[in-house]
This record gives sequence, structure tokens and C-alpha cells, in this order.
Amino acid sequence: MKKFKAGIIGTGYIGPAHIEALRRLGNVEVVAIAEATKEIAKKKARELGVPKSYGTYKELINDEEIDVVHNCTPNHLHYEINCAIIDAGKHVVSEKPLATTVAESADLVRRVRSKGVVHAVNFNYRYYPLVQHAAMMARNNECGRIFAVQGCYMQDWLLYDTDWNWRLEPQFAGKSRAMADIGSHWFDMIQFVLGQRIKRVFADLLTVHEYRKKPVKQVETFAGKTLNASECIPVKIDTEDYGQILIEFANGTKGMVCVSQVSAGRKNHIVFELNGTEKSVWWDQERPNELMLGLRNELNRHMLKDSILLHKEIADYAHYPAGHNEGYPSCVKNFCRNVYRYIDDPSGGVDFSTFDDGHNAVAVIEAIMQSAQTGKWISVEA
Ligand code: SOE
Repeated sequence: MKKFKAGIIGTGYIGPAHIEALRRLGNVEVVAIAEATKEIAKKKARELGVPKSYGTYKELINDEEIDVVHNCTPNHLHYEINCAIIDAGKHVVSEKPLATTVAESADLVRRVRSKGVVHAVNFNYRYYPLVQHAAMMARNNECGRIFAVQGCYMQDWLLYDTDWNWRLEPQFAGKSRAMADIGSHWFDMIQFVLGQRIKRVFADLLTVHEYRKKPVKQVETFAGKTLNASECIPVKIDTEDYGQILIEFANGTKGMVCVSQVSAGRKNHIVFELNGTEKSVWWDQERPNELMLGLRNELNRHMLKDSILLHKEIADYAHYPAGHNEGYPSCVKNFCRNVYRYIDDPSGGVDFSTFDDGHNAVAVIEAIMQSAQTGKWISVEA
């Protein structure tokens, strides 16, 4: 197994998750991080145990010992930094959304093709063992013909008007919020499981808080609950807190999803259900080691993650024995494993979410925004 050196740009919420996942692989050394200033970078590098720190992303990209660069910055920097990584001829692992407009994400797809670098987007929920198992079931027609899917992605960390994060500001997050931030995960996961692209969407979006109270100091993702709201300014909110979407897939399968960042009690509730002519299947990220099989004439089955019971092609997504729970950090690890395995030896084919998938998700979001504005079904132009 070849050894690789990685650099991480951005160490807010998700950068440290990439670092932990890479360290668990065994053949990847995280040699540098970059942050907005040299001081922040130094402090974060110390905390994360990373040898080198840079105060600009360009310095990290120009570091000759780095083979792969992970772009873990806020959304508005994804396009610019991804371009710089690709132009330097380095392999690129980007956070989602790939870009904030479809023109930019299409340009990134063109650039990776012309430079021939390996490109990946962290749609991590695909990489749970039982999501992979459900995808195998769908591909082998084990549910019969799947005619409909439903699901949701709900969180509550932006429930109150005092909750604040950079994602609420379109200049950092783009013109879609809940859909781009978390809906994009659901769209990627369901398209992966079904093996079908979304053809068109009909969207109804809601902004619950017309104004929110912005704290004067910066707040990390999920950290808003600990805020003292005394030093806040009112800010008008133009992006969606909540949305419900009707979907039609390329093969005619029907879909329906609800996405929310303001549903009290829902922490990271990403769920899908497949309805086939013989069986249903459902899965919930908050109980990721369980898959439910819905049957008509027999008792329903409750499958627990166990590499012996998983489809053998994907059994290696489980790393611990049955009953030993695996969760969010392990799906990020599986994503990174697949990407670096391909960089090492592409003969096994691409088994991870690429810039093509990232571009598709941006196009789905753009169609959703257009549908919400026009009140019409909109085709996804990816
Ligand atoms: C915040 O909504 C967030 O951190 C998303 O940005 C991530 O993509 C999701 O995995 C968890 O929630």
C-alpha cells in the first residue's frame, strides 16, 4: 500500500473529521493544515497534532510534499480553492456543496477532466455499511420494482432566532441553505441507492425566521446553543429553514423528501425508505447499524450490521464485529479509504462520490430554487 501525504484547508467542524478519518487509514499522513490566518493555523495545528501550518491556502497547495488536498472551507470558498488545487495538478477532495452555482460546478468538472486529477466530494452518508447494503438490494431487484421513495433530513440546531452560523449568510453559504447544506446529502444518497438520477423536482420552501439575531463574535457549526445572545444584531434572512420536495427519477420512480434545520428534537435525522412491489426497506442515520425490511405476508425483518450478513461485495464497509456499533466517523473513513485506494490503484474503478456527483447535487439544488420561485416542476440540467 503506497503512503500519501495530505493537506487540509479549513479546520472548522468538518476538517478535523477528515483528519481523524485519514489517520485511521494507516497509509495517509496529514502533514499540513491551512487556516484564515497564520495565528489560527498555528493554534489549530498544535491542537490537531499536525506538523505544518499555513496562513493561506495557496501556501498549502504549493507545498511540494502534499499529494492530496482536502477543501474543508465554508461553501463560498469551495469553487475558488478547488480551482487552485486542480490547477496545481493535485488530487482534490472537496466538501459539499461542490460550488454555490451550477456554472461553477460545471466548470470544476471540466477542469478535473482536463488536468486528469482524482476528484471526490464528501457525501459521507453513502458509506455506511447498511446504506451500501440497501443499494445492493435495489440493484439486485430484491424489493421487486421500486416505484417510490420517501425520506427526510431534519435537524434542530437552527430552531431559534438566536441560533447563528455562517450558513445563514448567502455570501458565505450560497442562495440555498437547508437544501444545499443537508438536502444535498439526501439527494446524493438516494440517487446512489437507487442508481437513478433525479429528473425533475417540485419544491415548496419556507423561511421560519424572517429575522435572526447575529452575535458579534464568530460561531462554529452546532455551537450556537452555548451562545449568550446579549451582543446581537438583527439580520434579515433570505434562505430556507425548511422545504418539501416532490421528485421524479429518470426511470419514473416517484420521490418525496422533507428537509429542515428547525425541527425540535431532530439532531441529524437523515432517513430513506424504498417501496418496491415485493418489499420495503428503510434506514435511519441515527440508528445506522439497523436496516428494516418491510414485508407484507411475513413479520418485518430487523437486520443488524454484520459483515457475514452484508452483501459480500460491500462487506468491507463494516470494520468491527456484529453488535459493535459503527457510526458517522466510520462513514467518513470509508469515503477516504475508497478515494485513496483509487489514487493508489485505479484498476478497481471509482467507488466514491466524484465532482460529477457534486455537480449533479448543485444542479438539483438549483432546480429546487427555481421551482420554489416559479411554482412549477423544473428539470435538473446537470
Ligand atoms: C450542519 O447542518 C452539518 O454539519 C452539515 O453541514 C453536514 O454536511 C452534515 O453532515 C451534518 O450537519
